[in-house]
Amino acid sequence: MIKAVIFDLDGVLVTTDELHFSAWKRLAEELGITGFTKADNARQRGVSRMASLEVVLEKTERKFSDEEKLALAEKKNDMYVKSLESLDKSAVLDGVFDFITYLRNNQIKTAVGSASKNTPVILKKTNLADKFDAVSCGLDTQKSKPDPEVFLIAAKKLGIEPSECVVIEDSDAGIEAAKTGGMYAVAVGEAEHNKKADISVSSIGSLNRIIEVFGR
Ligand code: B16
Ligand code: MG
Repeated sequence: MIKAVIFDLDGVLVTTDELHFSAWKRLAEELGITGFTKADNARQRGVSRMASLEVVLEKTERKFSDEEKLALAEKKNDMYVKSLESLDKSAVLDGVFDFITYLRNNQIKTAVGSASKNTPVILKKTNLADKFDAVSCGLDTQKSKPDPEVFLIAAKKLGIEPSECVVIEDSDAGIEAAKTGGMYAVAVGEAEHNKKADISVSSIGSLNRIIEVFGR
């Protein structure tokens, strides 16, 4: 039975996952790392900025102090935030607006559950800011996915039990977080083949039977 749907942001609601990849790739190149690939980027999906940096630094022998790591993460974030300047609602993935309308018409609550500290600005620029009943993001949390904290905070803000929430995720870390938190998990896009998810779909556009799947 479902009463709420919690959406991951990057790669589920919007295409910002591509912008994260470009910014990390540029940082890697500045550090002399030439082989930073989409496969490396896949391991950054859903995890925190500092954990994402470690994925980049694994590819070099160089050692960095904690201060230097913070400076590198800030540098990447500056590049990423700059690339968000031109973001608008065309970055919203196919089927998202219609799916949110469908959920609202069926009295199912909606929330965002994202590791990103840039969530508020992204929601605003893409016209998504007023579409959700609650937002939980990297600004609210102490632990990052696969810890379930970000989704448990979303459920709490909604006033809905975790067992009545469905999480939609494009990352393995996010699917694991949803299941550890006692929620249903729907894998989309890059996470489509994740075996821990309750169901998998190629895009949100194919989710319009979600109520029939999970019941209410
Ligand atoms: P920021 P999500 C995650 O967002 C991204 O997938 C991940 O690659 C990124 O490192 C993380 O946000 C933190 O983002 O640097 O903007 O705070 O997929 O959980 O919506
Ligand atoms: Mg994501």
